[in-house]
Amino acid sequence: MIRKISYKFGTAFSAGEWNINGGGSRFTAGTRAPIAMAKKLPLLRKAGVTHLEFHDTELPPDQTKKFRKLLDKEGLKTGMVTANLFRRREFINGAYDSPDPKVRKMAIDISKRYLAAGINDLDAETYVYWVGTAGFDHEFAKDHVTHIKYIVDALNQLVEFGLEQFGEDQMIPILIEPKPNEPRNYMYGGTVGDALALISMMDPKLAPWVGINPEQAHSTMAGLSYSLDLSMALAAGKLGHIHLNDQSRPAFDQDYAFGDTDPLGCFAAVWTLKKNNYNGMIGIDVQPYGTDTGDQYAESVARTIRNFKRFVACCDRIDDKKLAALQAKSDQAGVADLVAKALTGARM
Ligand code: GLT
Ligand code: MN
Repeated sequence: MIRKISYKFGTAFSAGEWNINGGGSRFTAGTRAPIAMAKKLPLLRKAGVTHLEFHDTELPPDQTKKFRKLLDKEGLKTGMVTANLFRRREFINGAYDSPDPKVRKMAIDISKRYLAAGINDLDAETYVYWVGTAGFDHEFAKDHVTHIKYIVDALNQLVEFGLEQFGEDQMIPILIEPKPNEPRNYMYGGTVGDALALISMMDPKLAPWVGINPEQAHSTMAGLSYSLDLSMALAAGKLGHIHLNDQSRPAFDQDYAFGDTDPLGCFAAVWTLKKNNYNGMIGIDVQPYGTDTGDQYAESVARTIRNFKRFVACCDRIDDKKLAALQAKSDQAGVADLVAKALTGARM
């Protein structure tokens, strides 16, 4: 995963424009008025965001050049761009992994187009492939080996296109964002480990441009530890971006604000990033609560940033030498006590 720009830890916060919305789901009606893209910008900036993330559906490639002026005016940059490979009717049974060669081509074409718009018009720092509808509902729906290879092939094509068009100097990292289920029963590239395996199957000349964007809720949905998933990507040199949010357990995709439900997991995530000198953007992918009002569109984003900083303060309360000594002695009881003290800030 080749990256040219690096940030001082905790200075660049990047949030999805979709993090601000009118609410509503399959079961509930929206509770806030839907809000136009241009109106989201000041709300996100005031919440503490420095970079935004876009899909090609909300910000189509023929509008990126014009929209860039609005972003500049607001003092915002583009953290990530991504082609929407899930909402379009054609992608109901997969995009890069669709059984239909025309649909696979369409998915690759719109990805190339948005990668180009992201680099040319928005100066985006990363491009994400969220697996979306990749995968299956019925076990026999696809011959998985063949369809996994379609995804590898699509990633090869996307990197090849980027390098041909832009060269190594302008090319940006392509990052797989894993999710184990929802909208599909099982998803290809469902975990960080699976995504690393997909990269290992790529053309070795192209694979260095592909990394991972692990999301906290998605790791927890898979029953995994987010800090371990971050560590796997870090150890492989593949951590290109992160999507912070919170999730209590394997359940529906909760996308709560970072720190709302699993403070220990969030603390561990921040500690892991800090300890390993992560220098990418602090990406945010959260949804407001249904009960949030029209004055609270950006409250989940703002609280995520505040909580991130609170967990950095918890990290500062850890005496690294003491922790290392306890780890070396395999004293988990001692580790647990030291961490609880740092997390609560209580002097006892
Ligand atoms: C969708 C998903 C997110 C992804 C976004 C990028 S879209 O909201 O739940 O986790 O990051 O496509
Ligand atoms: Mn995400």
